[in-house]
Amino acid sequence: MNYSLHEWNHIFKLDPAKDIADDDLRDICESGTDAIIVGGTDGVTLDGVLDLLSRIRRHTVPCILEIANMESITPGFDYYFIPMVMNTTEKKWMMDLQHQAIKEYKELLNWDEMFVQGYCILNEESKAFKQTKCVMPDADDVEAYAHMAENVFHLPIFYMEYSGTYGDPKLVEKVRQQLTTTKLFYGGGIENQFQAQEMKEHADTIIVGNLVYDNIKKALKTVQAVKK
Ligand code: 1GP
Repeated sequence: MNYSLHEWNHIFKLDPAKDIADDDLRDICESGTDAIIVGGTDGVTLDGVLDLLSRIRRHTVPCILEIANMESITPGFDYYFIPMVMNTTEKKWMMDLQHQAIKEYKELLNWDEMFVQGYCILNEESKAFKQTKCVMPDADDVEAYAHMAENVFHLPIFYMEYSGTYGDPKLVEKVRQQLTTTKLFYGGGIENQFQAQEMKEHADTIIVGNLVYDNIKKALKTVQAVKK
């Protein structure tokens, strides 16, 4: 496994479909965060991705593309995250899109730069949950998905995705106990440094998204809150 995954405590996720001012982007990139993910659910276009990439590249922070659709895949990122939605009811989101992308691009792929994420989407109201036709898992289901991510699929990342709402720290703690080598990512609804710390108690990496756009000062404070 790539060494860098072990080092990432905090990542900001920026949405190429949303505007961010140059000053704010500079502060995010220079904040001490471990990496920036470029990713979103709706309106992700190649132009939007390339624009954000070129602006992030003025800084030294590692930059990751979380692949949202075939149209917006481009070279130039340090790493690529490939989501596989584990609690979807449609095989498309777990297997078929990934299959299609690999079929098209396999000669170009460098697997040292690519990480498959076992996604478990846990906010029923989120766009991602609806778009990927998820079913809401109970706590035992989530633990079993984590166990499968590690032991059946040998994925480098299991991602508890509460996008837009703050999750259950007790469940994150339980899921942590299922994992030994697979890294636990937590994302969703982090609105301040205390929530960042609370989730980082159990997750290897926390992801902060919306707060960048809602309250940049508070977003910046989440970085130092989780540094070891
Ligand atoms: C979204 O997990 C990330 O994919 C972060 O969630 O936008 O709610 O912070 P928020």
